[in-house]
Parts: sequence; C-alpha cells; structure tokens
Amino acid sequence: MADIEAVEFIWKNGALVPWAEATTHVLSHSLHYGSGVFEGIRCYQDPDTKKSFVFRLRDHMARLHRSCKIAMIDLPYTVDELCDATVEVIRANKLPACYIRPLVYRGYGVMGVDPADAPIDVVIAVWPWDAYLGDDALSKGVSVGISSWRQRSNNAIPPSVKATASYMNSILAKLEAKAHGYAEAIMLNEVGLVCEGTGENLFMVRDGVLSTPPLSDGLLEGITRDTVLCLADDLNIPALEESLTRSDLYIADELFMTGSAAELTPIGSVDEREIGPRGPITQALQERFFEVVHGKVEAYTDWLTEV
Ligand code: PY5
Repeated sequence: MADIEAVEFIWKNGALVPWAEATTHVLSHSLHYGSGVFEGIRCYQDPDTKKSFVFRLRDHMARLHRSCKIAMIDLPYTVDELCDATVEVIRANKLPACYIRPLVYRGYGVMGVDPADAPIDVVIAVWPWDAYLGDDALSKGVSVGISSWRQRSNNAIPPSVKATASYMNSILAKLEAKAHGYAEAIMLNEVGLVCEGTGENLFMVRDGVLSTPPLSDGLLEGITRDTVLCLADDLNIPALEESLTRSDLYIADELFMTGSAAELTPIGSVDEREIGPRGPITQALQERFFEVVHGKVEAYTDWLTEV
C-alpha cells in the first residue's frame, strides 16, 4: 500500500534520473546497517502570487552536513550545491508544493561494518505530501501516548544526527502507539524526561508560557522547533527550554508537535488525559507559521528559497 505519489525525476549523484530508475543494490551498506543520514523539507506555494518557496532550505542542508560530520560521512556536495540541486529537481518535476527528502547513504561495495570503502550516494527526492498526521490533525489535534520505548542516549545513536538508523527507535514507538489507538508516540529518555515524538519535537503551554525540552535531553535540533521559538518571540509569548516530565504533559494547558512533515500539529490528549481542542497559543503560532512558510511575512523572507 504505497502512499508515495511518483513524479518524473529524482536527483541522484549530480544528475536528474527518471523516478523508476533511482534504485540501489540490495547489498548497499546503508540498507543493512542504517548508515545513512537524511533531511525532510517542505516547499509551499503562495495561493495568491502562485510563487513557490522552499522553507529554510539552507538550514536543512547545513544540518545534513552536521549529521554527516558526526557520522563521518564525506559528503561530496556543498550546502549551496545541495540547495541548487533541490531547486532543480522541484522545477524539473513542475511541482508547486512538495515534500523534499535528501538522503546520503553508503552504497554498494563492502559488506563489513567498516564503511570506509563504501561509496557515498546522494539523492534528493520530491513528491506531493499532505498533512503527515492526517487531514484533520492540524485543526483538531491528535491523541498521543507515552512510549515504553526510550529515546537513544547521546552516547548511543546520537539524537542530534538525523540518521536512518535512529528511526528503528521511532518505528518501534510508532507501532506501539498505533496498536494502542494513538496517532503518535512521545518518547522519554533513559532518566524519564520528555524528548520528542517519532518524527516531531514537542511543545507545552502552561499558564501562558511556552516550553520545549532542551537539546541536551536528547532530541533532534528541529528547524520547525527553532522557527516556533522565533515566532513566539515575535508574538510576545514567553518561551523557554526546560526539561519536562510526563506529568507536566498530563496537566498542560496546550500541547503541540512540530516538524517539517507534521508542521505544527496540536495534541488533544496524552495517555487518555484530555488536553482539549487546539488552544489559543497553539492557534496563534500555527497561523503565523503558515503565513511565514507561504511568504506572507516580510520579516521572514530570508528563510524562503524561491523555486
Ligand atoms: N524529531 C525527529 C525525531 C524528527 O524526525 C523530526 C523531523 C523532528 C524532530 C523535527 O525536525 P524539523 O522541524 O527540522 O523537521 N522528521 C522528519 C520530517 O521531515 C521525518 C518525518 C517522517 O519532519
């Protein structure tokens, strides 16, 4: 049951190749050992001007480079080259809006764990992708559950690397959440502090104050997370990074998740504790977020790359 909408081209190792030909050998190193790193980015179209913009493209490609550095992957393209390639593949596919998935993986050549002699392959795929957590999620919110699976520690597969291997953790938590009837899981770290969702960062509102766990608690340095912290500042919403416990979540006034795929998705309940419909601070931030990504806020046009 494939939900990827195929388009015409994928950018692979410097050239556009037909979608169906962007394949890899079954003995590719990353397929066996999870040695790849990736990004998730969105391109939005302004409904009035019909201009399309990639949101924070450079920041995503810079994070891809940071992931490669930690994973000791020699990425053969600069941030600028990766940004240009992204624009090229969106244009070639004539997509007004899309999701963008750059992936750097260790390809075919060696089967030992030592990856040094495996080639580095780089792809950038684009396709239309609607609301990640379902059609109603952005307005109505989703139910989440605290996972029995813990987030990896900073000394295991580091959460700051957007590594393919990390998502075994996310997959286990997601499957468990779905089995319990939740749309998404929240993972705690080994000492029981709140980290993040399986593909999203997490925010809480209590008594008018916005808070989100600090990176040191073990989470991806989300670009949407950073965006929300900037927008909160603009909207004079007090915001801080602080460690949170599961009890903090149960008694929150508002909760929401952020991510390039999930955008800004309200949380309606945690472990059957009702949080409620989308709250006023969530709504204000969400509205501002969608204005910014659609090119409606002059102050943030630096974050947009026109296609
Ligand atoms: N935490 C995790 C574990 C993530 O996978 C993601 C993004 C985030 C946080 C949020 O990061 P950002 O705001 O920079 O996107 N997840 C990917 C995404 O494209 C993959 C989801 C399937 O949103």
